[in-house]
Amino acid sequence: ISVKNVHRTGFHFQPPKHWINDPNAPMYYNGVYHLFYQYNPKGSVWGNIVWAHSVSKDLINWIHLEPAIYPSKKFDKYGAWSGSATILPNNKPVILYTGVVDSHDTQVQNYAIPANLSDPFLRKWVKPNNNPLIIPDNSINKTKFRDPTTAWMGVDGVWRIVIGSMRKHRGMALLYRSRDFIKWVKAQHPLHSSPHTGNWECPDFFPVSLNNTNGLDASYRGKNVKYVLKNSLDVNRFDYYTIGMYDTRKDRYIPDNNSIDGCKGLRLDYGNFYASKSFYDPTKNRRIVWGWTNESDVLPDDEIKKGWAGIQAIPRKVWLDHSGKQLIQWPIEELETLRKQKIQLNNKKLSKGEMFEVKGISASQSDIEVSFSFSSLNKAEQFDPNWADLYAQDVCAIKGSTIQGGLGPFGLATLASKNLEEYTPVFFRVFKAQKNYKVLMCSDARRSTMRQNEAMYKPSFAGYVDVDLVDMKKLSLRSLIDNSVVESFGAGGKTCITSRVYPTLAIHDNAHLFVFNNGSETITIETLNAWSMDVPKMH
Ligand code: DQQ
Repeated sequence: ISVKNVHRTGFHFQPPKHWINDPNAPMYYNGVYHLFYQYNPKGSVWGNIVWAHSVSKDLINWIHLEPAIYPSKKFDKYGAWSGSATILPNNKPVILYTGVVDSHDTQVQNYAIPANLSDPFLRKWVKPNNNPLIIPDNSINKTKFRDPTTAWMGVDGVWRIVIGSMRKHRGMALLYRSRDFIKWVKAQHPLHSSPHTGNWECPDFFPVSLNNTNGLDASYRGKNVKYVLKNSLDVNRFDYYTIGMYDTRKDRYIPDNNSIDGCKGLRLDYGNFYASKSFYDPTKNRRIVWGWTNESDVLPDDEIKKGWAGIQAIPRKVWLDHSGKQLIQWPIEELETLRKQKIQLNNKKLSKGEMFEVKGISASQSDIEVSFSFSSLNKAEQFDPNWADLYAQDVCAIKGSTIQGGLGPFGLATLASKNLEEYTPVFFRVFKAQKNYKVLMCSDARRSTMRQNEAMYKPSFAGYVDVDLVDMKKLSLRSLIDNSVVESFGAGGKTCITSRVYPTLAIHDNAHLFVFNNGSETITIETLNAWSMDVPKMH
């Protein structure tokens, strides 16, 4: 296997070659799912950005088409950057995207429409001559003015969008209104903004139901909903969101008191996942979020050797947790059609220091669901009050998977070499804090590869899981393993972590999967279901 392919993913979305970044304008239209994405048609580093275009009937098997939007006009000559789709009431899709108009990165907002609505794949898109639709006024930083959202319509029949921006390090979601989708007027106030959060890229604003896991269209108006504002923070390249209410009279979004903006807030994913965008899928009544998962082998040289860089994470259904405090994300059900050989284990006890291998499936390309239980919380380690200000990732770096604990660390050692020279553990560690228990979930890439290179990015990604273990002494974990990605969902999708890793030994048939417990409390594997995953069509 050539270096080009050794870390290529099997069931994650990837074009045959070259660089990809943000997912753009995902939509469902007349029986077809569309995914556009930022793409360099000339190489495997960022640059020459166009909107690549792929279509699918099931979000799993894809057909790659010609780029839909590429720089060609005065209003996008220096780049066709991220944007979104809106399906207008007459069933006509329209894309809003950011055009870069000069070499200083001055940004404007443009639109594109399908050239031929009777083409089921909507291959050709045209950029009408009345572009650009929106140019930044003098109050706006012209180089921080991008990534328009899907539009939503208010009860007044007026369309609204937000555009990511920043003023004096205050991140903002600038609000624009239009009656006809052509003439857009900036609202006096942003929909929302927050100091010291830096530039907001790729904002996403959508309603979520308080009653069930169904998705809602962006323009949904009704009771029993909350709203989500997601921003991609340029400062550390993670996707953060808040949950709140939308005051439609003032046209402002107000995050709930316990939902905070910025780096201390909730993340869609505590690992490598950025510039995400969601859309409403009317056929299955759900909202789906797509996110970009960048490479971590950081040296441009690596990408050039590989000839490709970047994947999209598995599309996730997203809804509001019944607590109303956070989102839940879960891989779309269609992914399960790729499940092949299965193995199952029940009621297996793991005492302190025990580890066993899960055999009989492909450990380099698999889907694993496991539920752990334990009989008591007594052995949970003390949570050091000094850690309260640290990020979960730093706590994971201190405690890791090998330092013996009380209740945990227990979990999966994924993409492991036979003798554990390399592995990426995904695990839980439970702490007793002053008032409650804190459940740490880690996806620790620090031992993921033998490759020695200072520039390798091997973070101990981690997040806390908001579960009540007093009521239910159980924790579940699902991991999607795909050669160079480990995408994990803790407690049914409360905490998600995606790691990109580049093993040198644990590749293809030489990869192994283990379950381990390095805590003193015995853990029971109630059930473990694991499947080898098939490779979908992607050409
Ligand atoms: N990527 C795009 C921008 C966006 C950034 C350019 C986020 O529109 O802000 O490729 O990754």
